[in-house]
Amino acid sequence: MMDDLKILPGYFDAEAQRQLLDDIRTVVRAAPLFTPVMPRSGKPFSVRMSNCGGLGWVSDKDGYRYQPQHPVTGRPWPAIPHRLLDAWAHLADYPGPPEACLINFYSSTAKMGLHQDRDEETFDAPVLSVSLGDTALFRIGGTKRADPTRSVRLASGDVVVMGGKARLAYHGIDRVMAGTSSLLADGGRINLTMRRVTPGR
Ligand code: MD3
Ligand code: FE
Repeated sequence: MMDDLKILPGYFDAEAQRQLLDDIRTVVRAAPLFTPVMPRSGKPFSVRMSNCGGLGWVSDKDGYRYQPQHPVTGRPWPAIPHRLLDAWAHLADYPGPPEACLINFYSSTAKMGLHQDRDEETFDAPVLSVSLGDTALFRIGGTKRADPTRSVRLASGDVVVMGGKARLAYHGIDRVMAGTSSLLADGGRINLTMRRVTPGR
């Protein structure tokens, strides 16, 4: 199971992190962060989100789904920055490019409950995650909710590749450790996850 979870500490060095942050600021100017709500209950997430790529992940009262337009502006999502596409090409071991890149922004109090990523039509590609800003306490378990979990700190510049059995592992963010990075002047954490939604190249 965990042999399919690859953690690459410091994959992006300090300069690459600043460039990536610049790329994401440009994306978020065109596709502003929005606050998703839980299906049915309408309870807001503590994490704010945006996307880049042909498809973006959204959640609203009707459910979770991927869609080609921003839910608030109605515009198509911006393209995925080349630095992220390069990391996918080097690390994903998949014949095609990512179709979606979800941008999660965590304030110092935001968290994400234990969940599986299973809104995609295919699980044959890995999910590739990039962390920027304050360190997070990441929890990962097995493919059943009740499976034992372990905690891993994810710091700015770290990349995680979830392939094979780890692709359907339960995971979440327990907390963000304020003051652990100076990348974001106002603190907080950004996580980028590149995904394949449909099979093929
Ligand atoms: C393990 N994001 O967006 S990234 C998510 O840090 C999400 O924002 C977290 O969970 C974050 O869905 C965790 C690391 C991650 C992403 C996807 C996974 C771990 C994963 C998919 C399967 C298993
Ligand atoms: Fe997830």
